[in-house]
Amino acid sequence: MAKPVYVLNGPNLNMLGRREPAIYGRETLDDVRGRVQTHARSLGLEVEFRQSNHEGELVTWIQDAREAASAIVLNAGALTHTSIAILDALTAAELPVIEVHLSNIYKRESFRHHSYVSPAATGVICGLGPKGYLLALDALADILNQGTRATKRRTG
Ligand code: CA2
Repeated sequence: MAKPVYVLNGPNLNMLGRREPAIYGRETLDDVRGRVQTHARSLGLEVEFRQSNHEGELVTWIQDAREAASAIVLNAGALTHTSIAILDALTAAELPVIEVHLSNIYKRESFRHHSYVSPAATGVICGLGPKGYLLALDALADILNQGTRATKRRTG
């Protein structure tokens, strides 16, 4: 059985669709979860979709991912700009990681321009709203498929 892709969401993303629609749009996190699950199914991927307002809980989930997941999609919310703990956990996980942001963080305040997640990310997607999560899954489907093909070539 293939391991799921962990799709992890950080602080305040549970507020999606309820406040600041001009920046984050009108879809709720449950709407995004639904779109992610449907798209993952079409790609033959399993997903485990979670949100937490707590840095430590996200770190624990990233630690668990090392064994339990095939890859990580991460929107760490504001922790993107502050959390060395999340960077360390991602680095230790040694998995493909796609960093996603709904908004274009480079068009916003300068404190959002730096990401502690990016050095541990395989790729970064921002500014495309919830579609960013779907594109992250597309990228991971390719990356994981390449890995599977390489393993098959080695083992026959
Ligand atoms: O654009 C993104 O996805 C962010 O990761 C969202 C974070 C922000 O701190 C990052 O700089 C960029 C904030 C998530 C809060 O989401 C809300 C949604 C609706 C209402 C209030 C907050």
